[in-house]
Amino acid sequence: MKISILTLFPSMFDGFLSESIIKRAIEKKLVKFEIIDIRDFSKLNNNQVDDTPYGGGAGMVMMVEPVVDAINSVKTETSKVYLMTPAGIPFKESIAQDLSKEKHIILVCGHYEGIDERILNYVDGEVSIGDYVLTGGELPAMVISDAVTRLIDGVIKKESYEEESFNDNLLDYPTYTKPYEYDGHKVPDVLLSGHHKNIAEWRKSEQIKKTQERRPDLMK
Ligand code: 6GU
Repeated sequence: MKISILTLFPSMFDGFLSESIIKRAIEKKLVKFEIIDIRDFSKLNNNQVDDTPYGGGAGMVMMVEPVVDAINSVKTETSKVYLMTPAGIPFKESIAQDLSKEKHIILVCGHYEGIDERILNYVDGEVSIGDYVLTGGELPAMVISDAVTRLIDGVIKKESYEEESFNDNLLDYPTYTKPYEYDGHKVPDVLLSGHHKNIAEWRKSEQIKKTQERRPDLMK
């Protein structure tokens, strides 16, 4: 799968692409990232890509033409184009699963006061990562790329996410590692019992308890 990210701030993605699981997925050619600088598509003096809003108001608005030109420079028949905006549909795991089956997704990052509304004629959807306002779509594009990449076959062990979907609508069970006792806090004894059925039952009941306490909204 290929993920193209269109942004005015390409270097924000350097760290994201060069560490840990994402780095390994790229090295193993399970995913290909392409970071496109929208500014390269400006046709104006000093590579201008934004202007003041019609009707007045605060801030600058990204112009539609360089963004559409940037989209068209990477788009093929199979591409799906998504705009990062707080006005989009709320991103969740089921959307990550759908996107992980695509051949090519293009994530468009707005900045400043957003992009000229006419951009909506050139995208397949709009996505938000939550009810708060960020300075731009770059972090959302990383969040979505991360959530999608880990679901691509071979990126992480299948058990890691099979268990998640098997347990869907429940938070994870608590996990522990060595030492057995830290600052007086011990690991629950059932985990040392070697009794697999008891461990599985304990984990499930911890999941239900935690979800009921913290996120009853997640439970069906
Ligand atoms: Cl996708 N963009 C911005 N600017 N802010 C957000 C967001 C997106 N999702 C939540 N807040």
